[in-house]
Amino acid sequence: MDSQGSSFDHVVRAPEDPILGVTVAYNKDQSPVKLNLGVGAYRTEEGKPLVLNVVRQAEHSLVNDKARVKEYLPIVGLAEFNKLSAKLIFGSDSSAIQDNRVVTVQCLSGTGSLRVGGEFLAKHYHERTIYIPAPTWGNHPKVFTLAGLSVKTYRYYDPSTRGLDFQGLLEDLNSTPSGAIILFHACAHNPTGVDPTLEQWGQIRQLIRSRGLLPFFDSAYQGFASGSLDADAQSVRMFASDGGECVVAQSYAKNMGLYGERVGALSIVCKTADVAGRVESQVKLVIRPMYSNPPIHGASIVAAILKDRDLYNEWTIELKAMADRIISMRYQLFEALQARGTPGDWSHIIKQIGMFTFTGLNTEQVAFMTKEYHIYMTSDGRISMAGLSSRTVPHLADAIHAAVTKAA
Ligand code: KET
Repeated sequence: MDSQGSSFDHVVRAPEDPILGVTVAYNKDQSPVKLNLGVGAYRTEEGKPLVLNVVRQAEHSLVNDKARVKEYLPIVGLAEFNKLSAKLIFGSDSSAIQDNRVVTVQCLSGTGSLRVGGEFLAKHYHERTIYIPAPTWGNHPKVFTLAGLSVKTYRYYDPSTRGLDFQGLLEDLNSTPSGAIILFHACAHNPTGVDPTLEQWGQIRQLIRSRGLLPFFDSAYQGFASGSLDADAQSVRMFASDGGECVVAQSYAKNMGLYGERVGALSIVCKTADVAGRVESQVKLVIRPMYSNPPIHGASIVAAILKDRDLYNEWTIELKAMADRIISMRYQLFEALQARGTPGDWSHIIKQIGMFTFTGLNTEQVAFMTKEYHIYMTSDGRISMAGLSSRTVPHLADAIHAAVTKAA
């Protein structure tokens, strides 16, 4: 043993991540009835992770293509992937794409896209404050703070109605400094499952444009909210088609089930093609010292699916099936609570959109459900509906019922 001790003796143990740490705790539990409803990751009715059929097909042809090599990609990633990703989010008829004023770069899934976008803005945009909704995905404040932005919140969710605090949102966006960056969830807001209606999006757009604010969309669930890729991109398309500027982070983790492949894209819609070219040159300077260039495999899978009409169509069917299964879990859970006569109004379970239900259960109730029922979820009462199945709904309903009646 070195008498000097460790150079790292002063290092204190950090807490586990509030979302990914739930899986760590779940993995340690030996109970046969344990259920992980923490991380937003799709599971089949059998409770198994799902590799989409189209992904298997695309991988198969990639592996068999002897012309494929493992050279470095350019700093901005796979060109074909970038083009197709922009088309997917902005629409095949997007005027912004036709005008060549969209820069799209391949990044490390949604998180990496948010981080690269954040760092680019911190370096080159005049207003360094980003407003994020309250509440939001737990990683947002950390990603943007480390990117060099200062993070503030705007009102979004009203616990008393379990709906959107639209008035509060408008008031808060109205009183931000002019030019501030505003983060939106493109659809399927995490953790609340509450999205603005299209009409509300229209009003938000007007306010954003009239005040010269910069919208930054996090699109992690395109296709997962409604089952339709186009419907879920409407908010983004509204902003991208009005001639103004916006930033979009896309993830293929959920909608193609490519979680661990880390595939995503950052797009910056600029006023002109000339600006877009200069912006791209600076985004490259953000990426190169961070991870040099992105990995090739996942982006090749996505490109293979997006460019082939048959694979693309099959993907939309598989995606819709995942979205539909989640929606059906909402009804099953709601009915199971009704059947048990669980006190309270649980209709938000069927009203909320996307992968999660924001149950309204408090930290103690969540801790109780974990301890007594081996159900793992984030302490804010969010459950991943995608982790549930017909087989496990009764167990969850029993746990919620017990948690609610015990506390009453
Ligand atoms: N944005 C949102 C809103 C989001 O929910 C996630 C992931 C991401 C971005 C990043 O995903 P990526 O895998 O980097 O493409 N959310 C789930 C997983 C996680 O926390 O990492 C979750 O909330 O459970």
